[in-house]
Amino acid sequence: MNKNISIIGVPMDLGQMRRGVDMGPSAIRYAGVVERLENLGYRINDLGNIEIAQPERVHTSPDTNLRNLKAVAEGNTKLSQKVDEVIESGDFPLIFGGDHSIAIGTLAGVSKHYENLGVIWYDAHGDLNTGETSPSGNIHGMPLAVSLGIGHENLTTIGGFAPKIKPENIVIIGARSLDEGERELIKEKGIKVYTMHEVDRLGMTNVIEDAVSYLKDRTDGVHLSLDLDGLDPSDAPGVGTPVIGGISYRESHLAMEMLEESGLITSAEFVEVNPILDEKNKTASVAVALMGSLFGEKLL
Ligand code: B3U
Ligand code: MN
Ligand code: MN
Repeated sequence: MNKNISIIGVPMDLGQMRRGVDMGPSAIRYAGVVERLENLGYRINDLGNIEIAQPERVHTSPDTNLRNLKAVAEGNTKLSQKVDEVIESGDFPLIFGGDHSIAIGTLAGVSKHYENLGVIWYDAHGDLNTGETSPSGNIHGMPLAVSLGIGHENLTTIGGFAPKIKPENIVIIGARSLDEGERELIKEKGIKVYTMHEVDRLGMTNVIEDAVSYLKDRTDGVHLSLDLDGLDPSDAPGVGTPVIGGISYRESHLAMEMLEESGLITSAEFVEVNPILDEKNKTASVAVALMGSLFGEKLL
């Protein structure tokens, strides 16, 4: 793994309706991420937070059902530029959310640097909605579709090109709440999905082994986009849209350790940590513990 990490915080809460997820980056820093990774021998360059508009100052546009579209697009444009700069500098980009709409900017910045970027989407949800299929109008339910070039053009064109990723380079892990339009898109595009059914049936060891061998030959870099709601709410309660029956803390550690061993991961983001909904910063602490495993922490 690249020994130089640049951290970018994105206090974004405009992609959904619950307050507090904008404090995710602070909660993750407070949980000791810098020290944890420095102890593993990394040089950490914390670039601070991207500036995001305040919800009180954002006005909804009458000509779209995508909530806060303009401000979400602006924040993601800034993020994409920052991520691009980090990769140019040779550092590993590590991004803290904020809601999952920030993956639009992250992937716009990362994918510029790869012919065939792979994406591991660790999430209870598919995040494959469009303005037409979304039950909520919340952009945090759309970033994977946007990155495939499907959705509102103010989002798909961020970074000046589309699509950012190819459907065959995506692996979704942990899905258990998919909307009808998302199911159709998964089938139409042939996206590889390990729902909780596969996690239960195969076990996490086989899921990650499969995912790694699937991505290894077809990609030249792999981005991990980890939504904390992929975990079971008993282990990660501080998220805006918890879904019972999720991936356990232990399975998640195993997944991170196996991804570290694979040597495939070239960028990562941890999103949807909401300290207002949390229990004593538990979810941010889980995120930091998982980062420990992703970056090579060993039990013995
Ligand atoms: N699929 C639903 C709910 C949702 C998506 N992502 C999260 N929740 N975190 C939607 O609104 O698109
Ligand atoms: Mn998500
Ligand atoms: Mn989710």
